[in-house]
Amino acid sequence: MARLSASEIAQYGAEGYVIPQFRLPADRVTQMREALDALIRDNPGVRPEKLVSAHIEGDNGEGVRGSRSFLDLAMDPEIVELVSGVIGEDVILWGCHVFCKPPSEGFETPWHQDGHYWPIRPLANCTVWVALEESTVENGCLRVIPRSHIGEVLHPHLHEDRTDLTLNQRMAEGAFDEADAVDLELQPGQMSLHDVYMIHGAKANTSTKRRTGVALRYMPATSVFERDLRPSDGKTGVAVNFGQRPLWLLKGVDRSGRNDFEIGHHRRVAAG
Ligand SMILES: O=C(O)CCC(=O)C(=O)O
Repeated sequence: MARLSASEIAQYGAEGYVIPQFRLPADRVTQMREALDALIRDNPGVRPEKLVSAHIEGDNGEGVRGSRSFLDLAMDPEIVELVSGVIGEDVILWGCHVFCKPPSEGFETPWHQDGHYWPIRPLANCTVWVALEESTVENGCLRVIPRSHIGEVLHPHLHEDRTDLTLNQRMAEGAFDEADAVDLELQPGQMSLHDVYMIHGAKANTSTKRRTGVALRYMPATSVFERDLRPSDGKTGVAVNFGQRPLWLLKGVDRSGRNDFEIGHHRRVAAG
């Protein structure tokens, strides 16, 4: 079973991110790339950077026709075990966003903190960003500001009306120095883990190579997915429906005792 090593856990704690030794086998990557191509075919009207809740099969109520393959990836016991190394024994899957940036015109992801967008209280989350293709400086890999998670501060974000962004809220100037950015270059099947407070973003893809990351979102079950709290809803550039978003308890127990694991699941079954 994949586990983060002690030094990987220490790096995540100190820097806010880690690229573990563990990676998906090549055949799994091939299978996921086929699932990605099918997802894109099934969603001709959706920008491939905005494939939100791709793990919710069929019409997901958030404008996307999702696929079981992404749920299977999010439930992969090896990945859940990695996550457990940094958020503890009680793990809830609540999100999956496919950020696929086509060659030459892939959207920029502005500098942001995920915590600004999400209704999790106390705010806590680990994102696993799985590379399905090579992700490099050339095609707009994920970039992070190491140690920006320390102190758990959410900095002000500004709304931007541009149509060529994956998300429409950008961190206000002055909270960090872009010169400190680290490029997380990954080979297919490699992944990075990052904390909910960490400042990150990605440049536009102007290269000839597609760049795809599947962002899997996990919260500790000590926190609550507050469905009525919809921070910045309607302005983020990605249509979400947190009120009906299904949760899956993948490990341990719901320590908060307040998370609802029924909502959203019946609708999915009914939708077939
Ligand atoms: O892949 C990207 O461009 C952005 C990913 C991101 O912001 C995230 O996973 O939180």
